[in-house]
Amino acid sequence: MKRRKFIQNASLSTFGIAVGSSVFASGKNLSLISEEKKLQNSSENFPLVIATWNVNDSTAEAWRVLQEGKSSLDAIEKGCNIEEANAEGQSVGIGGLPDRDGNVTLDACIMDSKGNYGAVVYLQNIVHPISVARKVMEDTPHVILAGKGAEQFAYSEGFEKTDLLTEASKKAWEEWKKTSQYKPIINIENHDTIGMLAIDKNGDISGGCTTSGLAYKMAGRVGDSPIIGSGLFIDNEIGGATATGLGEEVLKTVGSFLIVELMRQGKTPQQACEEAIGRIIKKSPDFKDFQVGYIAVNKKGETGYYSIHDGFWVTKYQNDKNENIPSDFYDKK
Ligand code: SD4
Repeated sequence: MKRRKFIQNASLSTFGIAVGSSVFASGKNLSLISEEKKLQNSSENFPLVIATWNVNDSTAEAWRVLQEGKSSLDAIEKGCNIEEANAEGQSVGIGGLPDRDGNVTLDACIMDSKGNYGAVVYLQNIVHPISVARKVMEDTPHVILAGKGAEQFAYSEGFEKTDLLTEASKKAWEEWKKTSQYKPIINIENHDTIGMLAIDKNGDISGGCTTSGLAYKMAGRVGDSPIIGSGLFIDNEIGGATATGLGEEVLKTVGSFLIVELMRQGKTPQQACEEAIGRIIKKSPDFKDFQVGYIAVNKKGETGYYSIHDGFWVTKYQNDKNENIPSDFYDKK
């Protein structure tokens, strides 16, 4: 009841600002009714969770948290924690493929509906970087902690030291060392790196992104995933976006911020994702050699996803359905 009243009030005041007081003199006109209807419909679209790749267990956990009436921020953290703890996933948390020197280094960030943001980069020995990122956001005056400092901070917050290099990932690294050839392989380099967006029952949007980054990267390399505006961006008035794929290309076009700004200008999430991929293609003649995928959601709970190449999937949990969906893509050959 309360929420509906709030929506009605918001609708009235937004409309009042847009058209001036004459609308109130003429009573409830048609535009006002349709504006109200749009807002009512939008609340049928959430709660909602959408994530990069096929990560049903993660979206199911986020959905469960949302069903308890908790915030989209809680849903993001708990949902991402599932994939971070999955030792079989070789692109996030424990089991992530290491850098060239055999060290597993993790990047993660989280952003809430109030515009707060926290991140860790080049973090080692901690299974849940997204939870450390949340602590950075909530318990420090900073937004990003890196390397040893981030690790020390994690210990001070009670996180345990864990060896993240599993036997399987060590074997893969040893195999790689035989040739030591570095070339990002489309859709193979990393596939459960999670970018996740959620809208809770109140309509508030949060997002997170967590990864071990590109396999066999140079020591010290940080990708797009923990960088605000590139791997993730949320503006609770408009929507959110997150990225996967070759981080260097996402960083150069500040992809997630771009998508949110395009939605602000009136584009749908789908149109905005397609335009952001278009920017990369225009700037990078090598686009045939790498993959980038984006997902986005707007305030109404509409979603979009798009990638350069075939093979990008998203997982969406909405209206009680947890679905894997293949993304449309640019390079149709
Ligand atoms: C990175 N964007 O570190 C990440 C990797 C990734 O699917 O998302 N791969 O560049």
